[in-house]
Amino acid sequence: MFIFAPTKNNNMPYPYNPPDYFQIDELLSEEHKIVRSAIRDWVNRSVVPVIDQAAHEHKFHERFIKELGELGAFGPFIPTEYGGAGMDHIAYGVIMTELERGDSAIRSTASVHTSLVMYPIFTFGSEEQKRKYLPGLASGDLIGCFGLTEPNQGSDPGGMEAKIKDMGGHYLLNGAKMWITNSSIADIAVVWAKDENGIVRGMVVEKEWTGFSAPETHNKWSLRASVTGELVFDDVKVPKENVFPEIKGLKGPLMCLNSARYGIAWGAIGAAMDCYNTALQYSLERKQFNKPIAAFQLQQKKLAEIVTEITKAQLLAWRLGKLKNEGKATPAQISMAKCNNVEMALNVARESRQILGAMGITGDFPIMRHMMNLESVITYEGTHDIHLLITGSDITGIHAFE
Ligand code: TGC
Ligand code: FAD
Repeated sequence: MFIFAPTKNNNMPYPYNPPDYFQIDELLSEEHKIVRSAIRDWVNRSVVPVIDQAAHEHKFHERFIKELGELGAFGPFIPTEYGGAGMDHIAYGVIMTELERGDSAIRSTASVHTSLVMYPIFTFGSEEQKRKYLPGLASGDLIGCFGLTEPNQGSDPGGMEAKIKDMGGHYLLNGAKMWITNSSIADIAVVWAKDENGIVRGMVVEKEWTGFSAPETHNKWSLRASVTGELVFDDVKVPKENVFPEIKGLKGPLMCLNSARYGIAWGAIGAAMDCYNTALQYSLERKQFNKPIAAFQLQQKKLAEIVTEITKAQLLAWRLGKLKNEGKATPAQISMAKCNNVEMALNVARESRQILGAMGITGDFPIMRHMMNLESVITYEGTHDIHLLITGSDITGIHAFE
């Protein structure tokens, strides 16, 4: 039983018992459940005991990378011949939910690695590029990052200023990327830059190459257990064989975002479930006016609304997963799910935090950390506003970005 005094910062006060109000388990295969159980055990064992301290110290535990590789959390939908697990998109979603229950930083690492690095190499890369990079990325021997955002271009990546110039035998890459997850720990970066004709091209850049640096960004109040930084390219020689041969234009990076946004739609549910689980158990134990606070109607309203919103988000994610497995999920559907589920998780974190009163602001419980993380999650991979505009454009046929 949890004692209401400051506890050590390195453990969860309550066992994790996520809600399944609409028996969504029945919609999952045995394989999905096995994967979920393996990732949940790992999060309990390896992440939960250290994550609060890591967030306090602004520290990413690099051992997570190898462990995630061993678990099969990198590239679960990439075919086994390239080192992936050959599973479906619902398995990928389930993994993201479990990881984000631990911390959005862990899910970020895995989703960037899978959707923004392995996916483009698998989808757009030459056979040589796939063989060279994918097995190492899958095992966690290599870590990757994805450079699209720039100091002057966030929501509008079409205005990117990074450039490549054809020098005959190689390209010369110049420019800078900003807010890049995994930047300073990455061995390779998937980078998007315009050629001399203004066409967006994608390429794999290796960290050892002369002129490439990746300084870390400090002083974040969100995703403190994740590495974020810049990518700076000063006359970097990129061999022609490192440029993706076929894909040209902004749709290349945007296709990668579809995969990552899909994962986030599932991931955010994990953060919300952790907050709900904590708030429910706390409200049953904490007494005021001689009753558990769960006995008060206002607290029950909060809890009932939270579990309803989580359930709706689960159903949205599951249906999206089915569509994705069938190759029918549209970018606009993915935007709607990312937008809804992240906003849902942020609201759940805020309401859950209130249920804990003052205890909710401490690191003895995971809620405040999730809440601060979700402020990044609602901004990256397209802001909440941009996703609403994508839905708006889809339903009206009028593009309101410009
Ligand atoms: P627009 O003219 O609409 O489109 C340009 C071309 O792209 C095609 N397209 C897509 N293709 C695939 N998937 C999508 N989702 C697509 N959206 C558009 C489109 O058909 C067109 O193709 P074509 O052949 O006609 O040329 O482009 P736009 O410049 O008007 O911008 C559209 C907009 C605003 C939706 C887009 O640029 C956008 O999504 N902005 C948000 C930027 C963003 O999400 N950045 C994320 C950076 S990565 C990141 O945040 C990682 S966080 C990592 C972590 O988890 O830690
Ligand atoms: P801006 O584009 O400057 O937007 C500012 C505000 O204006 C927002 O509220 C936005 O919604 C609003 N706005 C913009 N345009 C419009 C419009 N047309 N209509 C209405 N409102 C508008 N990027 C990567 O490439 N790789 C990464 O790995 C990566 N990791 C990240 C990790 C973290 C922790 C964070 C915080 C960001 C990361 N990003 C990454 C960058 C992220 O994708 C951008 O922050 C995001 O796309 C928004 O861009 P911006 O921050 O420049 O905001």
